Amino acid sequence: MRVIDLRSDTVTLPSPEMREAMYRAELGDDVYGEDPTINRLEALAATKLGKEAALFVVSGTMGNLVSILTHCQRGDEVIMGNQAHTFVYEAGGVSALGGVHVHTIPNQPDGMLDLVDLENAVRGENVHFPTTRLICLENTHNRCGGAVLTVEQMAAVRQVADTHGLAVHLDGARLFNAAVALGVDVSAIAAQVDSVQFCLSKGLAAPVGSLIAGSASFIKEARHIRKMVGGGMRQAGVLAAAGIVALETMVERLAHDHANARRLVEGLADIAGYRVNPDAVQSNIVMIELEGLGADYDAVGAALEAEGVKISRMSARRFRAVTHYGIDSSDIDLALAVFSRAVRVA
Ligand code: TLP
Repeated sequence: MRVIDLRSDTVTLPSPEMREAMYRAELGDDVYGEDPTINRLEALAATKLGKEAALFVVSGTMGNLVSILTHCQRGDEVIMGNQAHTFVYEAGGVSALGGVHVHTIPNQPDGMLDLVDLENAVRGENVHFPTTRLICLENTHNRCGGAVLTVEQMAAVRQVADTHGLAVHLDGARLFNAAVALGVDVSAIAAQVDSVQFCLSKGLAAPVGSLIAGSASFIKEARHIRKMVGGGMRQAGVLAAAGIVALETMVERLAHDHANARRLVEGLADIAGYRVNPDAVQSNIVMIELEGLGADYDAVGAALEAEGVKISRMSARRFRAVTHYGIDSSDIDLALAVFSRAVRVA
């Protein structure tokens, strides 16, 4: 049975070219700064994002943690959306490990923060309050269905930050999806923030790793914090080699993932029993709900799985499907046939 795994773009496997590059990678001890392949990847990432420097880290979670701990001291406050990956899915690391206080405000359906909410969330000077230090954005926005923030939206947040002397960090796990969806260069998005984390191991299909990019002084301090949290790696050029191939060969194909997500959502819109919003699909994520009083998420999930279609459950009443390098348009057509049967069986 062909398994069509739409749980996440994290399930992607490295391309043959990545495996070849991993095999051939020139290596050294990166804690001494001597891994030439990591140095090359970091320089490439910094150049692409238009930042002074970049740092290779194990995961998106570590990228966000290290960035936030670099911006904030214990007791400082970070403002982010209540649907932010960092708030929901990163095990509370910034609070547990960094003593950073998280102040959430509602995410709008398009992934944006309301600017009035944001202004109101910034603390004034008062002995009772923590010190607001940082605003975090996410682009594309995972729990908001892969919604893409425009450069203008990000610039509006930047302006609030500048008014109050705050830094801005971007969780750009899917930064390249955002750039492809907007038809802009990634550097135009990165220019709106002080630091950005992006993942190599999602739509870009590398096996491991993320990069943080920012100013040279920020990255110098981030390197120290990365060591503190145990993220100093040695001959990790074997991983960085795949990352270089990812940046060089995997960015343009993200448009296919977006087209496949569109094909999926338009197909689902025609199947009675599913509730989807085709207008909301801007990148590679499709949120799916069931219609009707007796909607049984467990039964539909099980019926899909029994026929090899894997999706993830985002909440009691919501599924998520993500398109990626391992999925082509014929898989979407097969999956739609299974979706159609699953809702009838359940
Ligand atoms: N997201 C994963 C799960 O953790 C939910 C997924 O399947 O989508 N920021 C964003 C916006 C993310 O979506 C993710 C991963 C991360 C950060 C964390 O990256 P990793 O998994 O590399 O720590």
